[in-house]
Amino acid sequence: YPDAPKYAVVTGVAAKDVFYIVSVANNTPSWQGRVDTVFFGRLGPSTPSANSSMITRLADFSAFHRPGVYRVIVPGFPNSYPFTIGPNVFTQLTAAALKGYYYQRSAMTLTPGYAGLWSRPAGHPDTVVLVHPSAASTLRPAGTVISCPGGWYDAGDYNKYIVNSGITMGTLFDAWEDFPEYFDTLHSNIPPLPMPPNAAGARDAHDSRDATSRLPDLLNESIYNLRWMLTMQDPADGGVYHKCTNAAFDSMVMPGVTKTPRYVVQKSTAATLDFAAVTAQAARIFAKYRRQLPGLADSCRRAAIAAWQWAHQHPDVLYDQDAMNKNFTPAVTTGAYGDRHLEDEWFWAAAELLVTTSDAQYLLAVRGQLNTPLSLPSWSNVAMMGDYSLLHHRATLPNTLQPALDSIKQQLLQMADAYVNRLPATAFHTVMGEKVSDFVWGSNSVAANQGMLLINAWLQQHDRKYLDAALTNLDYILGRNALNECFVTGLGSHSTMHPHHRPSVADGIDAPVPGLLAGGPNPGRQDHQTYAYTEPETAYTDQSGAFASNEIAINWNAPLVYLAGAIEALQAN
Ligand code: 9MR
Repeated sequence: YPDAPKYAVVTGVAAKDVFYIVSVANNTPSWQGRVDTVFFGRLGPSTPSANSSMITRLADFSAFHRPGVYRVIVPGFPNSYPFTIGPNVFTQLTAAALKGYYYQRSAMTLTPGYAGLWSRPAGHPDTVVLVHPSAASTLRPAGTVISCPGGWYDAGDYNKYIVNSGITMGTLFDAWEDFPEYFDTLHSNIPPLPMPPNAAGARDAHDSRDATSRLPDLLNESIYNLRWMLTMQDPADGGVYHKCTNAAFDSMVMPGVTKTPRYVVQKSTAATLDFAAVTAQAARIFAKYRRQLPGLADSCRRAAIAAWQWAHQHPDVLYDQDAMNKNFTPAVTTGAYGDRHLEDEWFWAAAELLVTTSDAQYLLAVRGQLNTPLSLPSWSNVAMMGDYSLLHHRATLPNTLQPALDSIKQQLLQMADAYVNRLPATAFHTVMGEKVSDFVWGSNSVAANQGMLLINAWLQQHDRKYLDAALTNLDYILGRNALNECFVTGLGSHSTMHPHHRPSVADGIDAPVPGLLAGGPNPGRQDHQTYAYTEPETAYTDQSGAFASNEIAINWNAPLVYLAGAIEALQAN
Protein backbone atom coordinates (compact mmCIF):
# COMPACT_ATOMS: atom_id res chain seq x y z
CA TYR A 1 0.00 0.00 0.00
CA PRO A 2 1.32 3.49 -0.76
CA ASP A 3 1.41 4.49 2.91
CA ALA A 4 2.23 1.15 4.54
CA PRO A 5 5.71 -0.11 5.50
CA LYS A 6 7.54 -1.81 2.61
CA TYR A 7 10.43 -4.22 2.96
CA ALA A 8 12.40 -6.55 0.81
CA VAL A 9 14.91 -9.02 2.17
CA VAL A 10 18.29 -10.00 0.74
CA THR A 11 19.59 -13.40 1.76
CA GLY A 12 23.30 -14.10 1.77
CA VAL A 13 26.20 -11.67 1.85
CA ALA A 14 25.72 -8.58 -0.29
CA ALA A 15 28.81 -7.07 -1.92
CA LYS A 16 27.51 -3.54 -1.67
CA ASP A 17 25.21 -1.84 0.76
CA VAL A 18 22.80 -0.41 -1.77
CA PHE A 19 19.49 -1.36 -3.29
CA TYR A 20 17.36 0.26 -5.99
CA ILE A 21 13.68 0.24 -6.75
CA VAL A 22 13.12 0.32 -10.49
CA SER A 23 9.92 0.80 -12.33
CA VAL A 24 8.73 -2.03 -14.56
CA ALA A 25 7.18 0.00 -17.33
CA ASN A 26 4.48 -2.02 -19.09
CA ASN A 27 5.48 -4.83 -16.76
CA THR A 28 8.54 -5.76 -18.83
CA PRO A 29 11.82 -6.33 -16.98
CA SER A 30 13.74 -3.75 -19.01
CA TRP A 31 15.50 -2.14 -16.09
CA GLN A 32 18.99 -2.12 -17.56
CA GLY A 33 20.58 1.27 -17.60
CA ARG A 34 18.59 2.13 -14.50
CA VAL A 35 17.06 5.20 -16.11
CA ASP A 36 13.90 4.11 -14.39
CA THR A 37 15.31 3.99 -10.86
CA VAL A 38 12.68 5.51 -8.60
CA PHE A 39 14.20 4.92 -5.19
CA PHE A 40 17.59 4.21 -3.74
CA GLY A 41 18.42 3.00 -0.22
CA ARG A 42 20.98 1.23 1.97
CA LEU A 43 20.62 -2.31 3.23
CA GLY A 44 20.27 -2.82 6.96
CA PRO A 45 22.73 -4.81 9.09
CA SER A 46 23.19 -8.57 8.65
CA THR A 47 20.72 -10.52 10.73
CA PRO A 48 21.10 -14.25 11.39
CA SER A 49 17.84 -16.15 11.09
CA ALA A 50 16.66 -17.98 14.21
CA ASN A 51 15.19 -20.80 12.13
CA SER A 52 17.68 -21.51 9.40
CA SER A 53 21.33 -20.93 8.65
CA MET A 54 20.40 -17.91 6.53
CA ILE A 55 21.73 -14.42 7.02
CA THR A 56 19.56 -11.59 5.79
CA ARG A 57 19.65 -7.85 5.20
CA LEU A 58 16.62 -5.65 5.06
CA ALA A 59 15.84 -3.22 2.25
CA ASP A 60 13.40 -0.72 3.75
CA PHE A 61 11.65 1.40 1.14
CA SER A 62 8.70 2.47 3.27
CA ALA A 63 9.54 6.06 2.37
CA PHE A 64 8.63 5.38 -1.25
CA HIS A 65 4.92 5.86 -1.88
CA ARG A 66 4.25 6.18 -5.60
CA PRO A 67 1.80 3.63 -7.09
CA GLY A 68 3.20 1.49 -9.90
CA VAL A 69 4.83 -1.84 -10.70
CA TYR A 70 8.42 -2.28 -9.57
CA ARG A 71 11.33 -4.58 -8.87
CA VAL A 72 14.03 -4.43 -6.23
CA ILE A 73 17.58 -4.59 -7.54
CA VAL A 74 20.62 -5.36 -5.43
CA PRO A 75 23.93 -5.40 -7.32
CA GLY A 76 25.25 -8.96 -7.59
CA PHE A 77 21.86 -10.58 -6.89
CA PRO A 78 18.99 -11.74 -9.07
CA ASN A 79 16.25 -9.14 -9.40
CA SER A 80 13.18 -9.45 -7.29
CA TYR A 81 9.90 -10.52 -8.85
CA PRO A 82 7.73 -7.59 -9.87
CA PHE A 83 5.35 -6.19 -7.28
CA THR A 84 2.69 -3.53 -7.18
CA ILE A 85 2.34 -0.49 -4.97
CA GLY A 86 -1.18 0.88 -4.93
CA PRO A 87 -4.45 1.03 -3.05
CA ASN A 88 -6.48 -2.20 -2.78
CA VAL A 89 -3.51 -4.37 -3.72
CA PHE A 90 -5.04 -7.34 -1.90
CA THR A 91 -8.59 -7.29 -3.28
CA GLN A 92 -7.76 -10.01 -5.76
CA LEU A 93 -6.13 -12.09 -3.03
CA THR A 94 -9.09 -11.79 -0.67
CA ALA A 95 -11.58 -12.69 -3.39
CA ALA A 96 -9.42 -15.61 -4.52
CA ALA A 97 -9.03 -16.98 -0.99
CA LEU A 98 -12.80 -16.84 -0.48
CA LYS A 99 -13.36 -18.43 -3.87
CA GLY A 100 -11.12 -21.27 -2.76
CA TYR A 101 -14.11 -22.59 -0.78
CA TYR A 102 -16.28 -22.78 -3.88
CA TYR A 103 -13.69 -25.07 -5.44
CA GLN A 104 -13.87 -27.26 -2.33
CA ARG A 105 -17.61 -27.85 -2.67
CA SER A 106 -18.64 -31.46 -2.61
CA ALA A 107 -21.80 -32.83 -4.23
CA MET A 108 -21.93 -30.06 -6.78
CA THR A 109 -20.91 -29.64 -10.39
CA LEU A 110 -18.54 -26.72 -10.78
CA THR A 111 -19.65 -25.05 -14.00
CA PRO A 112 -17.36 -23.11 -16.37
CA GLY A 113 -19.11 -19.80 -15.68
CA TYR A 114 -17.96 -19.94 -12.08
CA ALA A 115 -15.09 -22.38 -12.13
CA GLY A 116 -13.40 -21.43 -15.42
CA LEU A 117 -10.62 -23.86 -16.30
CA TRP A 118 -11.35 -25.82 -13.14
CA SER A 119 -14.94 -26.78 -13.92
CA ARG A 120 -15.56 -30.39 -12.92
CA PRO A 121 -18.30 -32.91 -12.19
CA ALA A 122 -19.88 -33.24 -8.79
CA GLY A 123 -18.44 -35.79 -6.40
CA HIS A 124 -19.52 -37.49 -3.20
CA PRO A 125 -23.26 -36.73 -3.24
CA ASP A 126 -23.57 -38.11 0.30
CA THR A 127 -27.26 -38.73 -0.03
CA VAL A 128 -26.61 -42.34 0.95
CA VAL A 129 -24.38 -42.33 4.00
CA LEU A 130 -24.15 -45.31 6.32
CA VAL A 131 -24.21 -45.09 10.08
CA HIS A 132 -20.89 -46.68 11.05
CA PRO A 133 -21.13 -49.26 13.84
CA SER A 134 -19.28 -46.81 16.10
CA ALA A 135 -22.23 -44.43 15.69
CA ALA A 136 -25.06 -46.93 16.12
CA SER A 137 -28.02 -45.83 18.25
CA THR A 138 -31.45 -47.30 18.93
CA LEU A 139 -33.16 -45.28 16.24
CA ARG A 140 -30.20 -45.46 13.90
CA PRO A 141 -28.62 -48.91 14.14
CA ALA A 142 -25.41 -49.61 12.22
CA GLY A 143 -26.00 -49.53 8.50
CA THR A 144 -28.91 -47.09 8.68
CA VAL A 145 -28.86 -44.85 5.62
CA ILE A 146 -28.88 -41.13 6.29
CA SER A 147 -28.28 -38.15 4.01
CA CYS A 148 -25.51 -35.58 4.64
CA PRO A 149 -25.05 -33.82 1.30
CA GLY A 150 -22.99 -30.76 0.49
CA GLY A 151 -20.35 -28.92 2.45
CA TRP A 152 -16.70 -28.44 1.63
CA TYR A 153 -14.05 -31.09 1.28
CA ASP A 154 -11.71 -30.59 4.20
CA ALA A 155 -8.45 -30.29 2.35
CA GLY A 156 -6.60 -32.24 -0.33
CA ASP A 157 -8.77 -35.21 0.66
CA TYR A 158 -12.49 -35.73 0.09
CA ASN A 159 -13.78 -36.13 3.62
CA LYS A 160 -15.83 -33.74 5.75
CA TYR A 161 -14.84 -33.26 9.37
CA ILE A 162 -16.97 -31.34 11.84
CA VAL A 163 -14.11 -30.28 14.12
CA ASN A 164 -12.18 -28.65 11.31
CA SER A 165 -15.30 -27.17 9.77
CA GLY A 166 -15.92 -25.64 13.19
CA ILE A 167 -12.90 -23.38 13.43
CA THR A 168 -13.14 -22.64 9.70
CA MET A 169 -16.72 -21.41 9.93
CA GLY A 170 -16.02 -19.51 13.16
CA THR A 171 -13.13 -17.69 11.49
CA LEU A 172 -15.15 -16.81 8.38
CA PHE A 173 -18.06 -15.65 10.54
CA ASP A 174 -15.64 -13.49 12.55
CA ALA A 175 -14.47 -11.91 9.30
CA TRP A 176 -18.10 -11.10 8.58
CA GLU A 177 -18.90 -9.77 12.06
CA ASP A 178 -15.72 -7.67 12.27
CA PHE A 179 -15.76 -6.24 8.72
CA PRO A 180 -19.32 -6.45 7.41
CA GLU A 181 -19.10 -3.45 5.08
CA TYR A 182 -15.99 -4.79 3.41
CA PHE A 183 -17.26 -8.34 2.97
CA ASP A 184 -20.68 -7.10 1.93
CA THR A 185 -19.20 -5.92 -1.35
CA LEU A 186 -16.52 -8.56 -1.89
CA HIS A 187 -17.45 -10.57 -4.96
CA SER A 188 -15.95 -13.92 -5.79
CA ASN A 189 -18.23 -15.01 -8.65
CA ILE A 190 -20.04 -17.88 -6.95
CA PRO A 191 -23.52 -19.16 -7.72
CA PRO A 192 -26.33 -17.65 -5.70
CA LEU A 193 -27.92 -19.88 -3.11
CA PRO A 194 -31.04 -21.74 -4.02
CA MET A 195 -33.69 -19.90 -2.04
CA PRO A 196 -37.37 -20.42 -1.51
CA PRO A 197 -39.23 -18.84 -4.46
CA ASN A 198 -41.06 -16.34 -2.30
CA ALA A 199 -38.03 -15.39 -0.22
CA ALA A 200 -37.25 -12.15 -1.97
CA GLY A 201 -40.47 -11.12 -3.58
CA ALA A 202 -40.87 -11.70 -7.29
CA ARG A 203 -37.75 -13.41 -8.53
CA ASP A 204 -37.14 -14.36 -12.11
CA ALA A 205 -36.14 -18.01 -12.16
CA HIS A 206 -33.66 -17.26 -14.93
CA ASP A 207 -32.07 -14.38 -13.13
CA SER A 208 -31.08 -15.76 -9.80
CA ARG A 209 -28.63 -12.89 -9.42
CA ASP A 210 -31.56 -10.71 -8.42
CA ALA A 211 -30.00 -8.12 -6.14
CA THR A 212 -32.69 -8.45 -3.50
CA SER A 213 -32.14 -12.15 -3.01
CA ARG A 214 -28.40 -12.22 -3.27
CA LEU A 215 -26.49 -12.61 -0.05
CA PRO A 216 -22.93 -11.34 0.41
CA ASP A 217 -20.61 -13.97 -1.05
CA LEU A 218 -18.93 -14.77 2.24
CA LEU A 219 -22.27 -15.67 3.82
CA ASN A 220 -23.51 -17.40 0.69
CA GLU A 221 -20.42 -19.60 0.63
CA SER A 222 -20.59 -20.29 4.37
CA ILE A 223 -24.17 -21.47 4.11
CA TYR A 224 -23.07 -24.15 1.67
CA ASN A 225 -21.09 -25.71 4.50
CA LEU A 226 -23.49 -24.77 7.29
CA ARG A 227 -26.34 -26.71 5.70
CA TRP A 228 -24.13 -29.76 5.58
CA MET A 229 -23.12 -29.30 9.21
CA LEU A 230 -26.79 -29.24 10.22
CA THR A 231 -27.25 -32.68 8.64
CA MET A 232 -24.54 -34.07 10.91
CA GLN A 233 -26.64 -33.62 14.05
CA ASP A 234 -28.69 -36.59 15.17
CA PRO A 235 -32.21 -35.17 15.47
CA ALA A 236 -33.01 -37.74 18.14
CA ASP A 237 -30.55 -36.45 20.74
CA GLY A 238 -28.63 -33.39 19.46
CA GLY A 239 -25.26 -35.14 19.32
CA VAL A 240 -23.08 -34.52 16.29
CA TYR A 241 -21.18 -37.13 14.31
CA HIS A 242 -17.46 -36.48 14.26
CA LYS A 243 -17.14 -36.77 10.49
CA CYS A 244 -18.61 -37.93 7.19
CA THR A 245 -15.93 -39.99 5.53
CA ASN A 246 -14.70 -42.83 3.40
CA ALA A 247 -13.20 -45.68 5.35
CA ALA A 248 -9.83 -44.90 3.71
CA PHE A 249 -8.54 -41.90 1.76
CA ASP A 250 -9.48 -41.86 -1.92
CA SER A 251 -6.60 -42.18 -4.36
CA MET A 252 -5.48 -39.06 -6.24
CA VAL A 253 -8.53 -38.91 -8.53
CA MET A 254 -11.18 -36.33 -9.37
CA PRO A 255 -14.35 -35.96 -7.28
CA GLY A 256 -16.99 -38.36 -8.52
CA VAL A 257 -14.58 -41.07 -9.63
CA THR A 258 -14.73 -43.20 -6.51
CA LYS A 259 -18.01 -44.60 -5.23
CA THR A 260 -16.88 -46.32 -2.06
CA PRO A 261 -19.27 -46.23 0.90
CA ARG A 262 -19.42 -43.10 3.02
CA TYR A 263 -20.00 -43.24 6.75
CA VAL A 264 -20.84 -41.04 9.66
CA VAL A 265 -18.74 -42.20 12.61
CA GLN A 266 -19.32 -41.84 16.34
CA LYS A 267 -20.52 -38.62 17.89
CA SER A 268 -17.90 -36.75 19.86
CA THR A 269 -18.03 -34.01 22.47
CA ALA A 270 -15.49 -31.89 20.58
CA ALA A 271 -17.46 -32.04 17.31
CA THR A 272 -20.71 -31.36 19.14
CA LEU A 273 -19.33 -28.31 20.97
CA ASP A 274 -17.69 -26.89 17.85
CA PHE A 275 -20.99 -27.40 16.08
CA ALA A 276 -22.80 -25.61 18.91
CA ALA A 277 -20.43 -22.65 18.63
CA VAL A 278 -20.82 -22.36 14.85
CA THR A 279 -24.59 -22.72 14.82
CA ALA A 280 -24.96 -20.25 17.70
CA GLN A 281 -22.89 -17.69 15.79
CA ALA A 282 -24.82 -18.47 12.59
CA ALA A 283 -28.11 -17.94 14.44
CA ARG A 284 -27.28 -14.33 15.28
CA ILE A 285 -25.76 -13.57 11.86
CA PHE A 286 -28.67 -15.00 9.85
CA ALA A 287 -31.30 -13.51 12.13
CA LYS A 288 -30.77 -10.40 10.02
CA TYR A 289 -31.64 -12.32 6.85
CA ARG A 290 -34.97 -13.79 7.89
CA ARG A 291 -36.66 -12.65 4.71
CA GLN A 292 -34.18 -14.31 2.34
CA LEU A 293 -33.56 -17.29 4.60
CA PRO A 294 -36.72 -18.00 6.51
CA GLY A 295 -36.10 -20.46 9.30
CA LEU A 296 -32.33 -20.72 9.01
CA ALA A 297 -31.51 -18.61 12.07
CA ASP A 298 -34.12 -20.39 14.17
CA SER A 299 -32.93 -23.81 13.03
CA CYS A 300 -29.38 -22.89 13.92
CA ARG A 301 -30.38 -21.63 17.34
CA ARG A 302 -32.30 -24.80 18.14
CA ALA A 303 -29.46 -26.93 16.80
CA ALA A 304 -26.92 -25.10 18.97
CA ILE A 305 -28.95 -25.53 22.14
CA ALA A 306 -29.61 -29.21 21.44
CA ALA A 307 -25.90 -29.77 20.80
CA TRP A 308 -24.97 -28.06 24.04
CA GLN A 309 -27.43 -30.25 25.94
CA TRP A 310 -25.99 -33.41 24.39
CA ALA A 311 -22.50 -32.29 25.35
CA HIS A 312 -23.68 -31.84 28.93
CA GLN A 313 -24.97 -35.36 29.00
CA HIS A 314 -21.80 -36.65 27.29
CA PRO A 315 -19.05 -34.32 28.52
CA ASP A 316 -16.01 -36.39 27.64
CA VAL A 317 -16.60 -38.51 24.57
CA LEU A 318 -13.24 -38.20 22.87
CA TYR A 319 -12.67 -39.27 19.29
CA ASP A 320 -9.95 -41.89 19.54
CA GLN A 321 -9.74 -43.43 16.09
CA ASP A 322 -7.31 -46.18 17.04
CA ALA A 323 -9.50 -47.31 19.91
CA MET A 324 -12.56 -47.14 17.66
CA ASN A 325 -10.87 -49.31 15.06
CA LYS A 326 -10.19 -52.01 17.66
CA ASN A 327 -13.91 -52.34 18.29
CA PHE A 328 -15.61 -51.72 14.98
CA THR A 329 -15.34 -52.51 11.29
CA PRO A 330 -14.68 -51.23 8.78
CA ALA A 331 -11.59 -49.56 10.18
CA VAL A 332 -11.56 -45.83 9.43
CA THR A 333 -8.15 -44.41 8.57
CA THR A 334 -8.93 -40.89 7.35
CA GLY A 335 -8.10 -37.67 9.27
CA ALA A 336 -8.77 -38.02 12.98
CA TYR A 337 -8.90 -34.49 14.39
CA GLY A 338 -8.77 -36.30 17.71
CA ASP A 339 -8.58 -33.61 20.35
CA ARG A 340 -8.02 -34.75 23.92
CA HIS A 341 -8.51 -31.39 25.67
CA LEU A 342 -12.00 -30.01 25.58
CA GLU A 343 -11.92 -27.02 27.97
CA ASP A 344 -11.46 -24.69 25.05
CA GLU A 345 -14.36 -26.21 23.06
CA TRP A 346 -16.60 -25.78 26.13
CA PHE A 347 -15.54 -22.18 26.43
CA TRP A 348 -16.03 -21.35 22.77
CA ALA A 349 -19.49 -22.96 22.62
CA ALA A 350 -20.57 -21.26 25.84
CA ALA A 351 -19.29 -17.89 24.63
CA GLU A 352 -21.15 -18.05 21.31
CA LEU A 353 -24.32 -19.30 22.97
CA LEU A 354 -24.09 -16.55 25.59
CA VAL A 355 -23.67 -13.81 22.98
CA THR A 356 -26.54 -15.16 20.89
CA THR A 357 -29.05 -16.04 23.61
CA SER A 358 -28.03 -14.03 26.74
CA ASP A 359 -29.07 -17.10 28.72
CA ALA A 360 -27.61 -17.23 32.26
CA GLN A 361 -26.57 -20.89 32.04
CA TYR A 362 -23.98 -19.99 29.40
CA LEU A 363 -22.76 -17.08 31.48
CA LEU A 364 -22.03 -19.56 34.22
CA ALA A 365 -20.16 -21.81 31.82
CA VAL A 366 -18.15 -18.91 30.40
CA ARG A 367 -17.23 -17.79 33.91
CA GLY A 368 -15.95 -21.24 34.78
CA GLN A 369 -13.36 -21.06 31.99
CA LEU A 370 -12.33 -17.42 32.07
CA ASN A 371 -8.94 -17.99 33.62
CA THR A 372 -7.47 -20.02 30.80
CA PRO A 373 -4.46 -18.14 29.37
CA LEU A 374 -4.97 -16.91 25.83
CA SER A 375 -3.35 -18.79 22.96
CA LEU A 376 -3.37 -18.70 19.18
CA PRO A 377 -6.36 -20.54 17.69
CA SER A 378 -5.97 -23.87 15.91
CA TRP A 379 -8.42 -26.69 15.19
CA SER A 380 -7.57 -28.26 18.55
CA ASN A 381 -7.46 -25.03 20.53
CA VAL A 382 -10.45 -22.82 19.95
CA ALA A 383 -10.65 -20.83 23.19
CA MET A 384 -9.53 -17.66 21.46
CA MET A 385 -12.50 -17.93 19.12
CA GLY A 386 -14.67 -17.44 22.21
CA ASP A 387 -12.51 -14.56 23.40
CA TYR A 388 -12.79 -12.78 20.06
CA SER A 389 -16.57 -13.04 20.11
CA LEU A 390 -16.90 -11.94 23.74
CA LEU A 391 -14.74 -8.88 23.10
CA HIS A 392 -16.57 -8.03 19.90
CA HIS A 393 -19.97 -8.19 21.61
CA ARG A 394 -18.95 -6.96 25.04
CA ALA A 395 -21.40 -4.05 24.99
CA THR A 396 -24.24 -6.59 25.03
CA LEU A 397 -22.77 -8.66 27.88
CA PRO A 398 -23.62 -8.27 31.58
CA ASN A 399 -21.72 -5.91 33.86
CA THR A 400 -20.54 -8.75 36.01
CA LEU A 401 -18.48 -10.04 33.11
CA GLN A 402 -16.80 -6.74 32.27
CA PRO A 403 -13.77 -7.00 34.62
CA ALA A 404 -12.93 -10.40 33.15
CA LEU A 405 -13.28 -8.98 29.64
CA ASP A 406 -10.88 -6.19 30.56
CA SER A 407 -8.39 -8.82 31.58
CA ILE A 408 -8.89 -10.75 28.31
CA LYS A 409 -8.37 -7.53 26.40
CA GLN A 410 -5.15 -6.83 28.30
CA GLN A 411 -3.87 -10.34 27.61
CA LEU A 412 -4.73 -10.00 23.92
CA LEU A 413 -2.82 -6.73 23.74
CA GLN A 414 0.12 -8.32 25.55
CA MET A 415 0.27 -11.13 23.01
CA ALA A 416 0.04 -8.62 20.19
CA ASP A 417 2.76 -6.44 21.74
CA ALA A 418 5.02 -9.46 22.05
CA TYR A 419 4.51 -10.08 18.32
CA VAL A 420 5.25 -6.45 17.49
CA ASN A 421 8.37 -6.53 19.65
CA ARG A 422 9.65 -9.60 17.83
CA LEU A 423 9.95 -7.76 14.56
CA PRO A 424 13.28 -5.89 14.73
CA ALA A 425 15.23 -9.04 15.49
CA THR A 426 13.62 -11.27 12.87
CA ALA A 427 15.40 -12.19 9.67
CA PHE A 428 12.49 -11.49 7.33
CA HIS A 429 10.88 -8.73 9.32
CA THR A 430 7.77 -10.82 9.83
CA VAL A 431 6.04 -11.77 13.06
CA MET A 432 5.90 -15.29 11.69
CA GLY A 433 8.99 -17.36 12.29
CA GLU A 434 10.59 -15.90 15.34
CA LYS A 435 9.86 -19.09 17.24
CA VAL A 436 10.68 -22.56 16.02
CA SER A 437 7.29 -23.65 17.37
CA ASP A 438 5.67 -21.56 14.61
CA PHE A 439 6.72 -24.21 12.09
CA VAL A 440 4.12 -26.91 12.65
CA TRP A 441 1.92 -28.80 10.18
CA GLY A 442 -0.03 -25.98 8.56
CA SER A 443 2.49 -23.33 9.63
CA ASN A 444 1.07 -20.84 7.15
CA SER A 445 -2.12 -20.84 9.17
CA VAL A 446 -0.02 -19.92 12.20
CA ALA A 447 1.16 -16.88 10.23
CA ALA A 448 -2.40 -16.03 9.20
CA ASN A 449 -3.76 -16.54 12.72
CA GLN A 450 -1.04 -14.36 14.23
CA GLY A 451 -2.12 -11.71 11.73
CA MET A 452 -5.74 -12.16 12.70
CA LEU A 453 -4.83 -11.81 16.36
CA LEU A 454 -3.02 -8.55 15.60
CA ILE A 455 -6.08 -7.27 13.75
CA ASN A 456 -8.16 -8.11 16.83
CA ALA A 457 -5.69 -6.14 18.93
CA TRP A 458 -6.19 -3.23 16.53
CA LEU A 459 -9.96 -3.57 16.92
CA GLN A 460 -9.47 -3.18 20.67
CA GLN A 461 -6.97 -0.36 20.49
CA HIS A 462 -6.52 1.51 17.25
CA ASP A 463 -2.76 1.58 17.24
CA ARG A 464 -1.18 1.47 13.80
CA LYS A 465 1.63 -0.79 15.01
CA TYR A 466 -0.80 -3.72 15.16
CA LEU A 467 -1.89 -3.23 11.56
CA ASP A 468 1.66 -2.89 10.33
CA ALA A 469 2.68 -6.06 12.16
CA ALA A 470 -0.33 -7.94 10.76
CA LEU A 471 0.77 -6.89 7.27
CA THR A 472 4.21 -8.43 7.81
CA ASN A 473 2.60 -11.86 8.05
CA LEU A 474 0.58 -11.34 4.89
CA ASP A 475 3.88 -10.41 3.27
CA TYR A 476 5.34 -13.64 4.67
CA ILE A 477 2.56 -15.71 3.10
CA LEU A 478 2.97 -13.93 -0.24
CA GLY A 479 6.73 -14.27 -0.53
CA ARG A 480 8.83 -12.47 2.07
CA ASN A 481 10.02 -15.75 3.51
CA ALA A 482 13.05 -18.01 3.46
CA LEU A 483 11.79 -19.77 0.31
CA ASN A 484 10.93 -16.70 -1.77
CA GLU A 485 7.63 -18.50 -2.25
CA CYS A 486 4.06 -17.26 -2.58
CA PHE A 487 2.09 -19.94 -0.74
CA VAL A 488 -1.27 -19.06 -2.33
CA THR A 489 -2.02 -20.94 -5.55
CA GLY A 490 -2.74 -18.90 -8.66
CA LEU A 491 -1.18 -15.67 -7.43
CA GLY A 492 2.26 -14.12 -7.66
CA SER A 493 5.30 -14.98 -9.78
CA HIS A 494 6.63 -17.98 -7.89
CA SER A 495 3.85 -19.77 -6.11
CA THR A 496 2.76 -23.24 -5.08
CA MET A 497 2.14 -25.29 -8.23
CA HIS A 498 1.78 -28.86 -6.98
CA PRO A 499 -0.29 -28.84 -3.80
CA HIS A 500 -1.39 -32.08 -2.19
CA HIS A 501 -4.90 -31.54 -3.50
CA ARG A 502 -6.65 -34.28 -5.41
CA PRO A 503 -8.44 -32.08 -8.00
CA SER A 504 -5.24 -30.12 -8.70
CA VAL A 505 -3.33 -33.35 -9.23
CA ALA A 506 -5.97 -35.21 -11.25
CA ASP A 507 -7.58 -32.56 -13.44
CA GLY A 508 -4.93 -32.58 -16.18
CA ILE A 509 -4.57 -28.80 -15.97
CA ASP A 510 -1.09 -27.46 -15.28
CA ALA A 511 -2.21 -24.64 -13.02
CA PRO A 512 -3.42 -25.76 -9.59
CA VAL A 513 -6.91 -24.87 -8.41
CA PRO A 514 -6.48 -21.21 -7.45
CA GLY A 515 -6.87 -19.35 -4.17
CA LEU A 516 -5.67 -22.15 -1.89
CA LEU A 517 -3.11 -21.68 0.89
CA ALA A 518 -0.45 -24.39 1.10
CA GLY A 519 0.38 -25.73 4.56
CA GLY A 520 3.91 -24.30 4.60
CA PRO A 521 7.26 -25.22 6.13
CA ASN A 522 7.03 -28.13 8.53
CA PRO A 523 10.28 -29.71 9.70
CA GLY A 524 8.23 -32.68 10.95
CA ARG A 525 8.04 -33.83 7.28
CA GLN A 526 5.64 -36.63 8.24
CA ASP A 527 5.06 -37.34 4.53
CA HIS A 528 8.62 -38.77 4.14
CA GLN A 529 9.10 -37.04 0.79
CA THR A 530 12.50 -35.79 -0.30
CA TYR A 531 12.95 -32.20 0.85
CA ALA A 532 15.70 -30.03 -0.63
CA TYR A 533 15.80 -28.01 2.59
CA THR A 534 14.96 -29.22 6.03
CA GLU A 535 15.52 -26.36 8.46
CA PRO A 536 12.38 -25.15 10.24
CA GLU A 537 11.68 -22.21 7.95
CA THR A 538 12.74 -23.96 4.74
CA ALA A 539 11.24 -27.43 5.25
CA TYR A 540 8.75 -27.08 2.44
CA THR A 541 8.61 -28.82 -0.91
CA ASP A 542 6.28 -28.06 -3.78
CA GLN A 543 5.42 -31.69 -4.57
CA SER A 544 1.96 -33.17 -4.50
CA GLY A 545 3.12 -36.07 -2.34
CA ALA A 546 4.22 -33.71 0.42
CA PHE A 547 1.03 -33.68 2.42
CA ALA A 548 2.79 -32.46 5.56
CA SER A 549 3.92 -29.17 4.00
CA ASN A 550 2.03 -28.79 0.73
CA GLU A 551 -1.55 -29.79 1.39
CA ILE A 552 -4.27 -27.16 1.45
CA ALA A 553 -7.05 -27.06 4.07
CA ILE A 554 -10.21 -25.10 4.80
CA ASN A 555 -9.00 -24.10 8.26
CA TRP A 556 -5.87 -22.56 6.74
CA ASN A 557 -7.66 -20.52 4.09
CA ALA A 558 -10.07 -19.00 6.62
CA PRO A 559 -7.59 -16.86 8.59
CA LEU A 560 -6.13 -15.82 5.22
CA VAL A 561 -9.58 -14.58 4.15
CA TYR A 562 -9.87 -12.78 7.48
CA LEU A 563 -6.39 -11.24 7.41
CA ALA A 564 -6.36 -10.13 3.77
CA GLY A 565 -9.92 -8.77 4.01
CA ALA A 566 -9.22 -6.97 7.28
CA ILE A 567 -6.11 -5.34 5.89
CA GLU A 568 -8.01 -4.27 2.77
CA ALA A 569 -10.81 -2.89 4.94
CA LEU A 570 -8.41 -1.00 7.20
CA GLN A 571 -5.79 0.19 4.75
CA ALA A 572 -6.96 3.79 4.93
CA ASN A 573 -6.48 3.91 8.71
O1 9MR B 1 -4.11 -29.95 10.17
C1 9MR B 1 -3.94 -31.22 10.80
C2 9MR B 1 -2.66 -31.21 11.58
O2 9MR B 1 -2.75 -30.29 12.66
C3 9MR B 1 -2.36 -32.61 12.10
O3 9MR B 1 -1.09 -32.60 12.69
C4 9MR B 1 -2.40 -33.59 10.94
C5 9MR B 1 -2.12 -35.03 11.35
O4 9MR B 1 -3.13 -35.51 12.17
O5 9MR B 1 -3.66 -33.55 10.31
C6 9MR B 1 -3.96 -32.31 9.74
O6 9MR B 1 -5.22 -32.34 9.19
C7 9MR B 1 -5.41 -33.13 8.03
C8 9MR B 1 -6.61 -34.04 8.29
O7 9MR B 1 -6.29 -34.96 9.28
C9 9MR B 1 -7.14 -34.70 7.04
N1 9MR B 1 -7.36 -33.76 5.97
C10 9MR B 1 -6.16 -32.98 5.66
C11 9MR B 1 -5.72 -32.19 6.86
C12 9MR B 1 -4.57 -31.26 6.53
O8 9MR B 1 -3.38 -31.95 6.30
